[in-house]
Amino acid sequence: MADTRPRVWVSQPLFGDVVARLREHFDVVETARVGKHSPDEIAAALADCDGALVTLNDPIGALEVANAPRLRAIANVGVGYNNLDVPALTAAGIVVTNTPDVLTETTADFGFALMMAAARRITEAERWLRDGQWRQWSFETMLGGDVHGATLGILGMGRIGQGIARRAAGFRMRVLYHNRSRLPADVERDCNATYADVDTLLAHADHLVLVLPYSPGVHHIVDAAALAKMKPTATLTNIARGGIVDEDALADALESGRLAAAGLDVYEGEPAINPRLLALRNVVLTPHIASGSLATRRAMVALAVENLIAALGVGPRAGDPPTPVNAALSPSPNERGVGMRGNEVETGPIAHDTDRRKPTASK
Ligand code: 8YV
Repeated sequence: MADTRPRVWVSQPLFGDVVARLREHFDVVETARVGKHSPDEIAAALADCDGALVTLNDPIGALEVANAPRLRAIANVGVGYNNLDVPALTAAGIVVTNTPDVLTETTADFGFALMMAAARRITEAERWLRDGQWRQWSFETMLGGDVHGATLGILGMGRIGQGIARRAAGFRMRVLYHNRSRLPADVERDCNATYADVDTLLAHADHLVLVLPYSPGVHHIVDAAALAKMKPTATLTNIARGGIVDEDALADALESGRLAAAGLDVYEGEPAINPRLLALRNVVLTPHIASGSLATRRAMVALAVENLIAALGVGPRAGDPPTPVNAALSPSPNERGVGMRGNEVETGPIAHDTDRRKPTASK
């Protein structure tokens, strides 16, 4: 008898014991190697599949699904889903889901740590020590900027941005934020955060942290002009997406002393790193690991698995994936799903004072 079980593709090796749940319902095609697939490889993998579990290594749009008539759902392991062309996938009738919430606190921890490492020159000092350059204790060795009592600027005040703001209270920081939509007063109070326009944020932040989702509207929004508005003593931390920052402009600012330091977890061409950044001592560079605690990465895969099972119409939440992005395509059995009830972020340009376009929403 022919096997009629739906078939799903798991694009990267992802905790086998967590992914195993998929086998209760589907034939699972697992990929053994970590890495980016070419558009042709993705198209070939999707061609005879009903669903897919993918990561930011897998860009998928109209082309990749053109010959995948059975494909009904793509579960992204990650809160950001700029690897997916959601309008094209929605037009093709494919449910898209992501993994918000489960990574919020872990990612906020890391954003705060990266900001502190940049401000207090932690990795730079360690490299210097390991290089055998510490020959004499000196009062003026590796002087950095303070974090406690400083002004923290947060660009993108979604769940992760709010988590960072709450951490800042322990350091008695003043928190300014900018977001596409201003937060309700009670949330602002809870985060002890004050709304500001982008130019005010740039001018006043001692430490600026980027936590906004990537969309073409925010490409290189932190460019030479934006960096020129920052204090020369300030730090910039990016845990969002590389394309938000013009890396050459950032290298110029860090080389010339226009900016004190930076902490980067994401890069425009990752895993390739701009060689100018690699050559700089005043930038902390990490390999896109902000959500990378073992427990959180497992929770992200578990949520993506749950989403895929539900989106393909089986399991206890059949037809009602917990965190849909294009929710109009995944109405719950009780008719909850009218219109967009998912967590798709609004995207669009940030409003500079001189630019009255709409600001962006957050990660
Ligand atoms: C993920 C991330 O590890 O969730 C995101 O948006 O950037 C990371 O936390 C990554 O997306 C895995 O696909």
